[in-house]
Amino acid sequence: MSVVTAYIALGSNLADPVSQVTGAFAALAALPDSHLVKRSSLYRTAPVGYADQPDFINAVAAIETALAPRALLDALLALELARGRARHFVNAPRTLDLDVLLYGDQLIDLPGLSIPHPRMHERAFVLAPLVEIAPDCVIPGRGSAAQLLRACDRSGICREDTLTSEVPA
Ligand code: PH2
Ligand code: MG
Ligand code: MG
Repeated sequence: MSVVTAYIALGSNLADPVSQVTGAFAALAALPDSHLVKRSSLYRTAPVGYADQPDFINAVAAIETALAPRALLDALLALELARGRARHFVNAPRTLDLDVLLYGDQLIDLPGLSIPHPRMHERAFVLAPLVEIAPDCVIPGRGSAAQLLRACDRSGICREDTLTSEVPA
């Protein structure tokens, strides 16, 4: 069984976002054939895309997993559904969004699953927590995550150090 390091983006802006994201770290730690190796701080971020909604809590997790990309995606979608995720319109507010950012250094293009995540390289709310836990990360086809972050507008991004101390061990 081959094991890869995958990076997952976590986001929430409904129904107590801090608990949603801290709970999601625990759920990722419990995924089958996987373990959680790193988790970023929590970041409070201004909404991107559709502005008329509450601020988000965003974070990134690194897992080592033997799940195939599609099985990993299905497991994440099941976790979103269990948290009451509804899809009313694109970029709508959500209880929990779990996106596969990277799956090893693989480029994957399947229906409903593009890895690297197609917009990650231009989103400070993804790159800031990613660079925190993986400073040397290279996004296949895009380049250094740290360099891409420097090119982003980071004005709406605030690291919530005090909140991360509430993350259960
Ligand atoms: N997710 C989106 C669209 N816009 N903005 C922020 N700040 N955080 C998100 O997680 C987010 C977003 C689509 O998934
Ligand atoms: Mg998303
Ligand atoms: Mg998503």
